[in-house]
Amino acid sequence: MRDAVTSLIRRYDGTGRYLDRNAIDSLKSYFETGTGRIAAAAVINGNAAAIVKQAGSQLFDELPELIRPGGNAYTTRRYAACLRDMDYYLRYASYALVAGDMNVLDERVLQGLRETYNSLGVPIAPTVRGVQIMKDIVKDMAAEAGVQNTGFIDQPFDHLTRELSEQDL
Ligand SMILES: CCC1=C(C)/C(=C/C2=NC(=C\c3[nH]c(/C=C4\NC(=O)[C@H](C)[C@H]4CC)c(C)c3CCC(=O)O)/C(CCC(=O)O)=C2C)NC1=O
Repeated sequence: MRDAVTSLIRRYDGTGRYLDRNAIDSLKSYFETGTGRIAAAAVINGNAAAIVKQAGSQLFDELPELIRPGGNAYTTRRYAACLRDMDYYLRYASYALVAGDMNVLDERVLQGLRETYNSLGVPIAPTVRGVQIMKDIVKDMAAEAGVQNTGFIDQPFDHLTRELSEQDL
């Protein structure tokens, strides 16, 4: 698992370079967004259950066929599995926000996930929609909590979206 600083050092050490202008700029931007990252993680931590619940009901409002007979989230067991997955995405997104690096998502969440989803018939597009709904909720809550520039919050949610959506070769 890596964060913005260890990733950068690993890259520079790999080629035996001192931290140059680019490195300093990216470190600066990581530390400048530090307070916001922590505030966003606090917002997620304090509202996780509500965020998942709200995102779930919005998702099922938009795509009611998911919870009808034949839908992948139909039956209480699968409905619960779906919300649990959303909770995983949210929790790991909060880690990635603090780390300023997406490596934790690659290692702990995304590895093998598409294969699992494909084999269970879990539809990717609605999952991605659920992730994006959570992103919007978190950004609104962070803004309300006084986070100035919430753009950095996109990163983990968009990373999950991008990696999940990637077509099989
Ligand atoms: C921390 C990393 C991690 C992730 C990400 C994870 C995902 C994950 N989701 C699963 C199932 C599932 N995931 C869903 C999710 C959905 N179905 C829908 O229609 C919706 C679009 C969507 C919710 C948004 C459902 C319904 C199942 C159960 C499918 C089944 O058993 O038939 C399974 C299969 C095993 C199980 O049921 O627990 C895994 C491994 N597990 C992990 O350990």
